[in-house]
Amino acid sequence: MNAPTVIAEVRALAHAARRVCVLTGAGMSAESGIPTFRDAMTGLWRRFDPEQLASEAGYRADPARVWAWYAERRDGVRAAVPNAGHVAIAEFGRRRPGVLTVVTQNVDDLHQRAGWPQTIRLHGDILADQWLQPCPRGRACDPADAPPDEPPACADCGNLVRPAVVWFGEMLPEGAIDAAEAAARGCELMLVVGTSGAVWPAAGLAGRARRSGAKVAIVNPHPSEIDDEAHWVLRGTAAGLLPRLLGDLHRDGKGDIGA
Ligand code: BV8
Repeated sequence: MNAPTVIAEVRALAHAARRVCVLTGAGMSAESGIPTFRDAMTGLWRRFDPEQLASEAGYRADPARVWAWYAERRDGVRAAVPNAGHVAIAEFGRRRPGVLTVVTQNVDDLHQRAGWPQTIRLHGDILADQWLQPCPRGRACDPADAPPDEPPACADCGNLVRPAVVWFGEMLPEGAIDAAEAAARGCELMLVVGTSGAVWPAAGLAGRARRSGAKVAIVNPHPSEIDDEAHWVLRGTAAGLLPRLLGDLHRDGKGDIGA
């Protein structure tokens, strides 16, 4: 159980800081019904390693199987709704213009649907498609025009459609990682929510913030690989703790957050 004083300290800093960076991982969307990345390997997928499926080699080895995995996850994302944690982040950002940067490892669109469209997406967008390789004929075809199949392929050159996510072994979008690192260096408080801290380079952002002088608070019901980078570790969930940490001080009267 978190001491009320710890929650009060982090809450006070969040509301006093001129720059706040929130870094989220799959646990941010768990209470919206989207399994965390490593929990996603349940049911049909339990015998597969996500790092194998979420890779170009894995896709080339069995395009139909990986495409089916993403199709199932896409259905889950479309059926999910932002939880109280997503809403608390977006409302905090709207109340304090110019203060908040949200960086996510998640490939769902729940931060955006909660009202924070400027979310920095390190690992891409599971609901978007791209080509597996540049067109051998140099054409700029649209993946959406590929005939429906599992996976769809270009009717002209056979190029496969793939999800527009960053697979293991692939570089992160330069703009996204540069913006995320700038936010980590420039913030006074970094809130790290729902990540195991297992995946790099995202896992390095908390340490970068701390070394740049920021205070770091982790929100996670379980230990993570980056707990040592935090000044505070709050054992709790995104939907449970973020409204208490980021909720409107004025709406709660004297900012009382209860026990
Ligand atoms: C790269 C898109 C250059 C696909 C994903 C340095 C050291 C070691 C390895 C490497 C390194 N640098 C690069 C690597 C290799 C690799 C890597 O990090 N491997 C690790 C696993 C050892 N990284 C890469 O390949 C990256 N590319 O660096 O390119 C390069 C390449 C090779 C070698 C050197 C350099 C690309 C990484 C991007 C991979 N793509 N997603 C898809 O989704 O299908 S990552 C995937 O994992 C998801 O995006 C997910 O978000 C992300 C991270 O996992 P988490 O978000 O933390 O999720 P997880 O399930 O692990 O944990 C959930 C947490 O939530 C838990 O802690 C749980 O307790 C908590 N939780 C649960 N419920 C709640 C909660 N918290 C709050 N509230 C709750 N209710």
